[in-house]
Parts: sequence; structure tokens; C-alpha cells
Amino acid sequence: NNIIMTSRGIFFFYIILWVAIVSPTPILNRDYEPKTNIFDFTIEKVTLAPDGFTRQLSTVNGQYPGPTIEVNKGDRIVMNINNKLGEPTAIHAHGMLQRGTPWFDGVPWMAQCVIPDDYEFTYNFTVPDQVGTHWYHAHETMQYVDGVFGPLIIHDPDDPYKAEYDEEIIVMLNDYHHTNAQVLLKQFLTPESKGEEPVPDNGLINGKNNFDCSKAPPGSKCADNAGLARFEFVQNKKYRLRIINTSAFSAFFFSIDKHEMEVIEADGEYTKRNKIHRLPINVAQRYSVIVTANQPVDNYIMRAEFQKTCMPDAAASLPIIKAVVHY
Ligand SMILES: [Cu+2]
Repeated sequence: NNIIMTSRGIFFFYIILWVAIVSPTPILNRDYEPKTNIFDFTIEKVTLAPDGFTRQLSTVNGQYPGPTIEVNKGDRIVMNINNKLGEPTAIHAHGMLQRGTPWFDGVPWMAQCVIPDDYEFTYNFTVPDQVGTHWYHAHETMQYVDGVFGPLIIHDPDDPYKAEYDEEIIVMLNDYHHTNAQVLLKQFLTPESKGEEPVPDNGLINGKNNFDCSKAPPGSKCADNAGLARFEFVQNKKYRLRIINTSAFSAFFFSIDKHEMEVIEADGEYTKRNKIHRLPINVAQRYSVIVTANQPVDNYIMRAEFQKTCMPDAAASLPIIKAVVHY
């Protein structure tokens, strides 16, 4: 009898464990009706000049960075991929657990075969139990470094910090190369590279920065003063900045002159409020910080500083990436 009781106990223990681990957290806000959000993405090569230097980029819908996926917790995300890249691709939703839909994780040769050139493929998954700041990117060869990426935001109807900010702003940081990343990878994998990672030509905030065209190779098409990203704040308003590092290799220190930041989210998980002056952010990481526009009306520089200790010596001349916060 005792043995039966024990095995029954173990059985129920496993049932409870299974429910606790596998079943999604319910949405507490009962007013919210989950929706299906459809995104039509054409992956294609386009000639652009985000920092004034003209080059061919691989893009989503011809945009650099790609369009924003913005949904609510509980929603369904449908990504219709039309591959016009001239080479195979696959799109990975970075940060999504893909619970119950591992075949839509977008990792070639693990989750799926690549999407051949000139083929269509639909990713279709729900986000029943996830919130926060994420991103999507090509997971085939070096395509994301050449531009196939964009933000993926899951709003939370139960956001515990909802009352703490007035508006949200996405801030994407990335190192930026003027040479096609496939070419850079080939060079990197030769003995001559001595294992030193390719040094970026520039860095971008939301796909923008200036570039000193005197550093561009002769014969290249380049225009100075392409322009910095601008963020229009209103004095005394509070902003939730969703910061995403979509770099190939670079980690950054992120800051805004004369403004404190309060971290509230890391990689889709809420954190305790934590006041800081600068935020270290590594490749693929995401943080949300609350910034209060509590300074006199003026322009303030937003900075993403390359963490050069981890980079080859040639990175020493890389400038601080800047954007303008104005109010
Ligand atoms: Cu990723």
C-alpha cells in the first residue's frame, strides 16, 4: 500500500512539475484579446548609404534596419518570408522560446532547411508567455551583419512598470562594416588574420551615423554628414528606451549625457529598478531603461562607445557613436 501511495505521489509530483514548467503563464489582464499579426517580409539586396558610404546591403523590405515587429503578449506572429536575396536564407526570432513550435526557430540545419532563393516560407508562432525587447535576424551565413535584422517587441498588458514611463523608444546599436560580411568572414578564417576579428568601419544608432569620407577607399561613393539619429523628447516626460545590440562583434557602453538611466528589463525579463550612468551591452543583448527628461531644454548626446579592450589594435581609432537627444 505504501509503495502505491509513494508512486502515486511521485506521479502527481511530476504532473505538478510539468504544469509549472510547460504551461504558459496566463495573461492577467483579461481585457486583452490576443491578435494575429501578419508581417510580409521580402528579403532583398538594396543599395543604400546609412552613414553616407554607398554599398549593397541585404535588407528586409529594402529597409535598414528592418521593419519593427510589435505585438502583445499572447499574440500570434506570422512572418511571410519571400526570399529574393539570390541565395538561401532563414529568419530567427531572437529571444523567442518557440515553446511547442521548435521548427519555427529559424536556425538552418537544426530547425529547418534553408529557404532557397526565390522561395516563400511562413513562420507562425505564438508568444503566450513572453514579453519585452527582442529582435529578429537572418541566421544563414553572415546575412544579418549585411542588414537582415530588425526589432521584435512584445508589449505586456501586465507591465509592472507601465505607470513609470510615458513613451517608448527603440534604440538599435550596431557595429557597421563597409565591406560585405561574407568577404570579411573569408579573410577572418585565413591564417593571415591571426584570429583578429574584422574591425568595423563605423557604428550606427538606429541605422544612422556620420562617416569621414576621407577614410573611404578611392573610387567609393561617399557623402559626409549623412546625419545622426535624433530623438525628440518632451521636458519632464519619462521614456522607456529599448536598447538592442545587433552587432557582429562589438560590445558597447551606452549613455546619454547628463541623464541617469534606470534599468527595468534585461533580455525580456523584468529586473529590479537599477540606477546607472552607463550601460554595458554585448552582442544580441537587450535592455530597457527609463530616462527622465529632467534637464534644461537643450541638445544632449547619446553615446555608444565601443568596448575596445576586446578588439584588435586597429579599432583604437573608432569614434564614439553618437545620436542627439533634443528637448
Ligand atoms: Cu540571434
